[in-house]
Amino acid sequence: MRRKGLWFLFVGLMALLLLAACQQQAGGQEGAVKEIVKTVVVTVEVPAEGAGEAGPAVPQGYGATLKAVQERGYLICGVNAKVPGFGFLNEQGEYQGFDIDFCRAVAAAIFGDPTKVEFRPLSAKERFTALQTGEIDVLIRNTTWTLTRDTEVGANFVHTTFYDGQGFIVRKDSGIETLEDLEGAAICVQTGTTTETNLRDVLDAHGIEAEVVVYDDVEAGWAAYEEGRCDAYTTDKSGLVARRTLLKNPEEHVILDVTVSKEPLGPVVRHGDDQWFDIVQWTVFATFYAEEAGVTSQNVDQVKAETKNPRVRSMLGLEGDLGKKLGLSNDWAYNIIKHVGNYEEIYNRNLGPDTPTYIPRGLNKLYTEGGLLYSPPFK
Ligand SMILES: N[C@@H](CCC(=O)N[C@@H](CS)C(=O)NCC(=O)O)C(=O)O
Repeated sequence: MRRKGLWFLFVGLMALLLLAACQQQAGGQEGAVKEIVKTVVVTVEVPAEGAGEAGPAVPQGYGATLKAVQERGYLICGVNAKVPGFGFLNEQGEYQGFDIDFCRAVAAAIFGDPTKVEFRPLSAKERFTALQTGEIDVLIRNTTWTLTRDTEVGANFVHTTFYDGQGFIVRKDSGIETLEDLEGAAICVQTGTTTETNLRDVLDAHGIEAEVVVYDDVEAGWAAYEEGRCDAYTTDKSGLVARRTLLKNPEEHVILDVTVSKEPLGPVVRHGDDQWFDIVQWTVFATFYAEEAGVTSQNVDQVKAETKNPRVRSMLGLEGDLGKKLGLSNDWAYNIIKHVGNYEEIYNRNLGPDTPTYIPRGLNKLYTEGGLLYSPPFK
């Protein structure tokens, strides 16, 4: 904390010095001064605490994250608390959702116990700082994989768990049916997201003049839409399906049959610890391959007793030492499947036909069924 305070003091002083210098140079031109001060703040935000010597709190280097998690005795997973079906804190105070189950799967892989996880709710804006500063071990929060996030933001995306795309929701009686119908409309969007930049790109590309109304807080944005201050709300289609369930009269709203971007969503780790990347990555692959091989939470014990399939045997730790190569016990994947389930089970529990947040699997089918989910071999 003291270090943090000193750091902010230093940054503040630097900003003041720059401000004074600029005022002299620019003869007090307000615009120029503001611009330079803004640049200073943005630049200073980037070096995560702990990058370099200043932050021993952030586990750095191969194996450091697993060691820290094991010593702590539980995983800290950065999640969404406000998107039903993906990451949601329900009325009973329990976290639920597709992303939440992947947090549990990582906990099961490490501890053999899916409950050894603390969920840290994060807004879109907060999420990457939480990862950089070591506040969380992994971010599993409807987060889109992009080149900028992979590089400048210091994030490493493991395999995508949910292929999504950006869409729009409008009131049924608005008469809006196509992208072009958004001409002159007010469109609500949340800041700190890929959604915000996509929206501007799409409007520009189609020559559509619309008012973009940006909200920091997801609740404020949806309230504005519901109260009619915006004609449309835009975000990932998964988010639209999820949040529609929270509207007063969901049936009065329709998601347009338009997808304006690619939003591959998946778990994210910090740069710098390849072992940790592998653990999260292969946790995801274990859920894919278990589905492909027909191994479920219900039959995994029977499969374990009977299977002769060499790939399934090595995944379940009956042969070889794949778990040990990850720094885990050899039954790591068995524990994921037994306690959380395979991909299909996770999907159907949260987004399947029997849920209020039903989303047809589409691209999120196995490659054997025309989708994009493909696990490399467990060998
Ligand atoms: N996938 C996009 C959008 C993710 C996103 O944050 N979506 C909003 C729209 S529903 C959300 O989850 N908000 C909830 C919150 O900030 O608590 C991204 O990675 O930037």
